[in-house]
Amino acid sequence: MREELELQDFTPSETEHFPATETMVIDELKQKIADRTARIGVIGLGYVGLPLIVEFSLKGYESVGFEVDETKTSEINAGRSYIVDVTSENVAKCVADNKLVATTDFSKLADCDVIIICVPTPLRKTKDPDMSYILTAGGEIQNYMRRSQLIILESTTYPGTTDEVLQPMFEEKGFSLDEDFLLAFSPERVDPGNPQYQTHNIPKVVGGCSNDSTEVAAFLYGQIVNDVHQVSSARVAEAAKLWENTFRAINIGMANEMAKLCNALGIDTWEVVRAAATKPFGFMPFYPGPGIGGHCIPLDPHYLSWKARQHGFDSQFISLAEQVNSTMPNYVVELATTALNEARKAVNGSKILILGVAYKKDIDDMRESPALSIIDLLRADGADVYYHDPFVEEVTFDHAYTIGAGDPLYNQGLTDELIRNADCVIICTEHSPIDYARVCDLASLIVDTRNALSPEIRGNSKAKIVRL
Ligand code: SAJ
Repeated sequence: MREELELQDFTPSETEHFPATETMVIDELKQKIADRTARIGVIGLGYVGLPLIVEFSLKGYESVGFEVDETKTSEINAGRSYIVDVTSENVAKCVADNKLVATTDFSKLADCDVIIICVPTPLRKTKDPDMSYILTAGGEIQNYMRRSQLIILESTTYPGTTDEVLQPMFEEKGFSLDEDFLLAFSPERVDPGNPQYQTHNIPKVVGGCSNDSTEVAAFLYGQIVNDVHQVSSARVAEAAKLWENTFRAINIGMANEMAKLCNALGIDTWEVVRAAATKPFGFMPFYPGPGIGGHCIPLDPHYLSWKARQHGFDSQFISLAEQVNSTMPNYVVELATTALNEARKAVNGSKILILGVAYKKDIDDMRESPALSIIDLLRADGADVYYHDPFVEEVTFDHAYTIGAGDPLYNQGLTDELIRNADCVIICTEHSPIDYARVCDLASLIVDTRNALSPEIRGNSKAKIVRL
């Protein structure tokens, strides 16, 4: 731990540009964090930024949310949440207590003692990192930063982003690390829709571009999170996050490959993985599915492989997982096509009902959802595709899904007629509110990609059932 420095500890030349009243950044910031007078700024109020800023506000910190999207700022200032894991009741309470305000005016960054960047890190069409959101946020901070600010990046990105990209942006404005600002990386670990793990009880990894940065950032998160894990640098923290999510992508890919293998062997994939999962150590179950969706797992491994390639290292695991996972929609369409063919029906002209389109159960998020690819592929084969999803009212198709017509689809009520009229029902997302026994009573053919149908329901089903 750094001893408490006094001004007299410095030689005159080191203090000539600081008036006697200036204190070191670390002492001033820690004091403000400790007595909750530090003003917290969060750039990006999505599924990461909104839960985070509400957590700080509930702890009594005056917090300012920065957004480019005015609909988000007006929703928040009206006391309404648009994120499944954040209640409007909490947003309204923070706003009413004057602990939370959202704005599109980035000049207010100057009033913040802490600035946390929670912006998207998507991929370009070339599967290379799209750093535009981080650069824009960094540029806004450059415009308004002042002495004694702690700046933290939470967006998932390649190792080196914080110290190679952001730190020079702030230094070129004449600020120096530790003297004028602190800079750290702390990965977000939000698991949307997970009732057990929310911001306060998910361990937080923190790594700074300097020891002071690590120390103060860890001290900050310690105010809202039960368990803070400090690491020696921002790069280590960046790499840890990518390892976490690449681990998932590769193991999901393994589960998907096992599904194809088990199908070829004529054995039940889900029974196999359930049996393997009885091993109390050295195994972690992952499950096959129609592909991987979400803002992280399909994208994050490419940040790692992109950076690795810059250092002459080609990660085969990442590309193999990508090959397997990204072709699962094709595999699901193959299963449906074969099953329709056995019923002497062509996909062309068939009515196909997609049950559940969100990228995972009981949430409304469509980002990278494999259902989008499945619908697109079926439409390309001439099928008349429609969907029911209790969480998603409308599905639009961007440039990535243009094999089919690409027209938007709207949620259909799950009536008896809708199910009966379908030549094939494909369960893409196993949302809890759906009555699967009823679906099995009314449908003629079901492709279950999520093991949504229990053995009992399957046993009583009138429909033919095909499973992953
Ligand atoms: N999936 C499978 N089989 C599995 C697990 C997941 O097919 O065994 C699919 C899901 O259906 C989904 C995709 O993979 O389409 C991603 O699933 P996910 O559970 O990883 O969901 P995310 O992306 O919302 O959340 C993940 C976090 N999830 C968990 O740890 C359970 C975590 O990896 C990160 O905190 C988060 O992404 C993030 O933001 O990085």
